[in-house]
Amino acid sequence: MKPNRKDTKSVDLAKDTVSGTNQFLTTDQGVKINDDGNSLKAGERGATLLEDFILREKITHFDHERIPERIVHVRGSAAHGVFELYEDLSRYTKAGIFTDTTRKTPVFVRFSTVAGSKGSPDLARDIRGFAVKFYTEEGIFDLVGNNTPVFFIQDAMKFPDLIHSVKPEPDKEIPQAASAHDTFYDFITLTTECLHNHMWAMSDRAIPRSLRMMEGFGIHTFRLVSSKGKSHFVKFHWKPKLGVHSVTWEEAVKINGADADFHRRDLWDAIESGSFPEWEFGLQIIPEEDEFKYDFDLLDPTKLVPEELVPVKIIGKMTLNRNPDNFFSETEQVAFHPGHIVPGIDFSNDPLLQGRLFSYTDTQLSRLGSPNFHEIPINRPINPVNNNQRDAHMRMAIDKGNAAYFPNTIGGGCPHLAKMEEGGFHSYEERIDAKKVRDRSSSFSDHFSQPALLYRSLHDWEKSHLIDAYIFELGKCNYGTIKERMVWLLAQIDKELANKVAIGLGIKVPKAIERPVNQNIGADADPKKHEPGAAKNYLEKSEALSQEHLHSDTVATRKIAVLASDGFHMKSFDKMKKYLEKNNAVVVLVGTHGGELTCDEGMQHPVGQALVTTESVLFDALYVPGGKSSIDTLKTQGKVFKFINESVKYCKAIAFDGEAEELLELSAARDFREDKAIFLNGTPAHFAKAIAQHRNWEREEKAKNIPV
Ligand code: HDE
Repeated sequence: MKPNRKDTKSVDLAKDTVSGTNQFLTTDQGVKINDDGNSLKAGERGATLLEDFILREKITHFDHERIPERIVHVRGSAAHGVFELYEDLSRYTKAGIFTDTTRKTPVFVRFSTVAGSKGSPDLARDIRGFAVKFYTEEGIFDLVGNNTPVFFIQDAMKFPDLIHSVKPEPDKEIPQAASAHDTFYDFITLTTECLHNHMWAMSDRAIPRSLRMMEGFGIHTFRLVSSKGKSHFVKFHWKPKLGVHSVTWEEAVKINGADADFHRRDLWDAIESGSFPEWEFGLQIIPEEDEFKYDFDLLDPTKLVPEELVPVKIIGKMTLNRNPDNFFSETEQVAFHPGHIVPGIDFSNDPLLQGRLFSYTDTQLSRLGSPNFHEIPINRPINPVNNNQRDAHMRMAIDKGNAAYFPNTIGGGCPHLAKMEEGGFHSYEERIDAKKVRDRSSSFSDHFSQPALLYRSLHDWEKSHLIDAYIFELGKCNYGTIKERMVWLLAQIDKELANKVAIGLGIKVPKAIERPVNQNIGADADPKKHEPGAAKNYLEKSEALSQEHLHSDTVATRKIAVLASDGFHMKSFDKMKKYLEKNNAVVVLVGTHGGELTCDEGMQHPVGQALVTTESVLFDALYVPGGKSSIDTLKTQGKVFKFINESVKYCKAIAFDGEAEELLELSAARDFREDKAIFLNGTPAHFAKAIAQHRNWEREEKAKNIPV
């Protein structure tokens, strides 16, 4: 006899929404409140009465408003969206999101920095979290990745050490959201497996221009499993439609002061204005038979699979199209877990991934306080949840019936089991026949080849930023031995890199260092087996690793400051503005005062930002229209020159029209008249083309010494 299926609970996110519109203010028990400004007293000037349940309820709730910060990835920003599939991949996987091209799968994506606290600035040099919750028809699939293709460590056992070393030092709780300190470099120079991801962290990827302009990576090798039970290894990639772009470190430092919420605001504003961020989703699919084909181990999360060896197959698109309604309820309470997978996807034996499978539920128990965190609206699957889990803090479901166990007859045998063809999860039947060991495979021991590949693949301007980053970070360390150890390690990756960093630090690359025994192998292990060995060169360069090759041709969502005062030239301004806005750029009139500016045709134009309230580093490009009286006012203001000179120094596109030539002459721009991204009376189309290139890095060397 077929068991009765019970009615399934339908998840209605909207019913949990509390709307303030046209509603009375009430207590948590629903009693209407008639005075929200005064506590209950014994007489107008008398003592407050304990009986005041309205005051007590309000204050008690307030006293408990905070929950523990995440241990890592504390500061984050998130958005809702949708995932659409381009092609049916049923020959690799049975997962509905990868086979049904008619679906629009809802997603919630949280971006984050790793090391800082909740209020830390957005432009910290750090890896960015890129966590995607897919609400699929078969349950939740979380792809909890980062914006770098590799991770620092190879085994979950080292994660607490890594994080303790990068977090503020425990005696003085300094520095906030920064890796540039002794404990971090002490740890990573003794843990050479970190060197690859550390190089990504020193690269411009760690200071993105926008969360919308960064790649995402699942990092670990996962499996795709077909309905026939055939498995392929897979690496997951997100490729932003807007290209991959970064700011310079000097800008990052200034942005943190000018707008600590720069990334959060940028994401929010783009979505509010209807410029929805998009990423294409790609897979590197590797047949099981090729597991041992490469010079690195697919299970080692400190290695990437170069796209030249296994191309990324683009299979779908994600669009973020809705901001959260409530930061706490959604962005703060969302609970990701790499162990949330659906049939058709499975794990590999990557020892870092395996450790994560334990960690994420465990951490939600202390952060969200109950095993019922899956009932919080943002964490609920869209398909029904039926099981015999019961009770615990803050249970939302009202479970019916008296059979909270399986098997049962009293409950009609429900909820009942699903066969594989009915969508029941069936773990991939990987053959295991091994000794139980606490060890690492020697195929994980090569720590130098891939950072060397990354370094070789970077363009000159990226290399120069990278070298400056090493010099900055190591320059903040106090221990000479730590700096020397790091420079020696860099020499094992690339001699030129090590020499340049050593010069910046004012030290010599040591010929040899007293190398401590690798602490990350067992005390009884054979150190020879785990020697990193010299860097191998299995690929000269990978273009996919350099931002030089990851441009897009659009000015959409780029922010252009128009620096002006009363009397600016309306015609040229109007032409420029119309062209840029037609191409979805954001044009902001930066006035010498707030309110409105009057143009030379006597019309009023609302000022977007008064000069005192903003900074050049918050914009992608600068336009200065002509108009004699506007230019006469602008040239009297020191901040105007800071604005222009910074834009020159940070290699941005700049356009001057008409009388604005005087400002060009009076500013640092005068030495860059031939520059391909600095225009005098240029066309809006040329200016836009330069903006789309993000920066003219060719200018950087010469512009380096502009004193701003
Ligand atoms: Fe995480 N990580 N992690 N991590 N991680 C957390 O889970 C952990 C790792 C990543 O926006 C925590 O819910 C361990 C790799 C992201 O809410 C915690 C190990 C990658 C986020 C945790 C790793 C990540 C987290 C803290 C080594 C990239 C933010 C709060 C075994 C593939 C998700 C939480 C969000 C969050 C543990 C390594 C990415 C403590 C033990 C590798 C994007 O559970």
